[in-house]
Order: sequence, then structure tokens, then C-alpha cells
Amino acid sequence: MAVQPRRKVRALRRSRRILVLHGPNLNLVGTREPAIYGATTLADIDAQLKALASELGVAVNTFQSNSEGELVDRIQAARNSATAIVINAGAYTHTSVAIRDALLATELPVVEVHLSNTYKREAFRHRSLIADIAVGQVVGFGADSYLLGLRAAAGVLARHAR
Ligand code: DHK
Repeated sequence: MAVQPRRKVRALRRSRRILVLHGPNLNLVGTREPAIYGATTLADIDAQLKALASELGVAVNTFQSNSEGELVDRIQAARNSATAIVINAGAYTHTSVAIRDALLATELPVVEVHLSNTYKREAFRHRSLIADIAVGQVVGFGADSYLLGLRAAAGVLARHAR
């Protein structure tokens, strides 16, 4: 890859600011039902996302909340601070019209991720209120779902920039 002048790299990072959102109970990842959600903690996932972001030349911010309203507030704020969103809305994936509406209001590209393969689990997890407004979904790869999701979002932004 060609060496980019520092100013150009900074401008590129500004145009590729990816917000990664973790919904309810994901603060417990690593200890919560490890057979389903894996043994990697959320702090480790966030650290891996930061490392990958700098490799990809994008900026990443991460945020976790157990509260639907806080997630909606953070999504609304992304209208002015992010250029794409990667989201694991946890259980709100299956229930939250408010999170869906907030994502739509941002008009930003959204990538939906899940640690587990929700389609292999209970029927109520097969429905996502985010899937049809997302660019795509990554499910079932544990912590790697987030890393694949970040790569996908960076790819979408790179294609937009052309
Ligand atoms: C996480 C949750 O907390 C569940 O409520 C979803 C998702 C699946 C995941 O696999 O990351 O149903």
C-alpha cells in the first residue's frame, strides 16, 4: 500500500468514523453463558476492534448500555459524530422499534452483528428489527463477528468515498 501523507490519513480517518454499539447484557460477555457467547470479555473485544481499526485506517468508538433509551441517545448523537454504525443490540434486536427508528434517522450505513448464530436458536431470536435496514449481518462467529462487521463497515465507507 502506498505511503499516505499524515494529513491525508487524518482526513480519511475523519470520514471513516465507526461507532460500535453493544446492547443489554453484553457487558457480561466472557462469563455469561460462555458456551453460547464465548469466553472473550467485552473489554477484549473492544481492544481487538481498536487494533483492527488502526490497521484499517478507520476511527472506532465503542459504547455499551443495558438501557434502550441510552442506546437511542447514542445512536442519535452518531448523526454528528460517526459515518457508520456496527451494532449488536442484544435482546433489543428482536423487540426495539425505538432502536430501529433511531438507526433509520441517522441515515448511516448499519452493520448488524451477533456473537451467536441467532438462526440456530429459539424462534424469537430469528426475527431482527434491524436486519432489513442494515447493509448486512454477521452472526455466529463469536468475537470475530464484531471484527468481520468492522471490516464490512470500513469496506462500505471506502466504496462510498470513491
Ligand atoms: C446477544 C444477546 O444478548 C441476545 O439477546 C441475542 C446476541 C443474540 C448475540 O448473539 O450476540 O438474541
